[in-house]
Amino acid sequence: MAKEYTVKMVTNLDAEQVYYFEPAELTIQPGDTIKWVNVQEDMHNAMADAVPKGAEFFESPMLEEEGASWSYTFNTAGTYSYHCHPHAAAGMKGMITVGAPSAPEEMQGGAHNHDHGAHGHSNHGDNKASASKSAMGTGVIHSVDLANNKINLSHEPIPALSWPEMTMDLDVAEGVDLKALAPDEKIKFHIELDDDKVYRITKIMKSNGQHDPKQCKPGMDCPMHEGMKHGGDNGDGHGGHDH
Ligand SMILES: [Cu+2]
Repeated sequence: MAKEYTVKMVTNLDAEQVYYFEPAELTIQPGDTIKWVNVQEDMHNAMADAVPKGAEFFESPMLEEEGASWSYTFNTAGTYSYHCHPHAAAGMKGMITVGAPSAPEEMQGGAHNHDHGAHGHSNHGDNKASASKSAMGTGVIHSVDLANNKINLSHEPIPALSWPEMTMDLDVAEGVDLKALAPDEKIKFHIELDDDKVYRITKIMKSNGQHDPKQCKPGMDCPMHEGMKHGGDNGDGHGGHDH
């Protein structure tokens, strides 16, 4: 008899780990279903990073409202690791074991479709929680929410954060001028993990046209050049910084 299990997607501002799945690890049987439930008004999803060979990489839509849920039935036995896209670097990860765990060689993914993210790092104790806390990205704006300092955009993969390509809302730091931005605009942006473990865009550059020399005098804070340094510590942050 197939069962349904619930995994809560939690934002708890009082906890040491603010964003987490509860339970983070679960063992079920083939044919059982996991229902992820967003337990408060916040933005979470669940997407696989490694799955047994032959299984599909599940990916929920972004759940933004309290009580929103998404269910997935696991038919292939083995180990599934997954994370929440907006909170991957904040450590929001989970693991589902279906039947019996998979041996590493029976798995697919890990670094996988997230571009060249975690694979090369697994040998030296790195993981996504300690991945870069800032990165450059490029994307296309869909809407600008001036009142709440958010933009909705489709961004290209951000290897330094192990983020795949995705359409999502992103918070924008105070002081970043959003008034000049319009839907369908292509931008480059600089994103940082804030102390409250929320990613915020800290700089936005329009990416149509060339590098504006007025914005880049020697000794000045040049967002484009600054971007070139990101990821230098792990050597994989350069994808897409075609300057
Ligand atoms: Cu989350």
